[in-house]
Amino acid sequence: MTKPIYVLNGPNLNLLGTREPEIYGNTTLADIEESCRKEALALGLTIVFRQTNHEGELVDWVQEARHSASGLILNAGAYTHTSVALHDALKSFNQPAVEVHISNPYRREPFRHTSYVSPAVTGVICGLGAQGYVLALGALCRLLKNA
Ligand code: CA2
Repeated sequence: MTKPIYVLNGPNLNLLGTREPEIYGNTTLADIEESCRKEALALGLTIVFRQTNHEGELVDWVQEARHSASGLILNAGAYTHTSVALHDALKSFNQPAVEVHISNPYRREPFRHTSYVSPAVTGVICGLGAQGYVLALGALCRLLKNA
């Protein structure tokens, strides 16, 4: 059996659907997990879906994914714009990885215009709402088939 896709979520994403619907919509993280599970089933993939508010835990999970995952989807939340540690961990992940953002950070405050994640991943999906996660699963499926 092929290894799962890790879908990792960073700080405050557990609050999705409770505040700022004009930016992030009404979808909760549980809804996103359900959509990912359905899409993974349709694509013949399995997923590990997690969220943490702690930078070190996110780094630990990326390190774990090196030997336990076939691909990675990462919404690092605000750590996207600050974390050299996450950048370094991603650099040693040798499978396809997609950075996802629900909003389009480039239409927002200047401090969101820098990503420490982007230079260390295969591709980026942003600004398409929660469906970005499902699109990322489709993209990873194609990348893994063509590998
Ligand atoms: O658009 C995204 O997915 C972000 O990664 C979300 C992060 C933000 O720091 C990034 O710049 C872009 C924030 C996630 C916090 O989400 C909340 C949702 C509802 C209420 C409060 C926070």
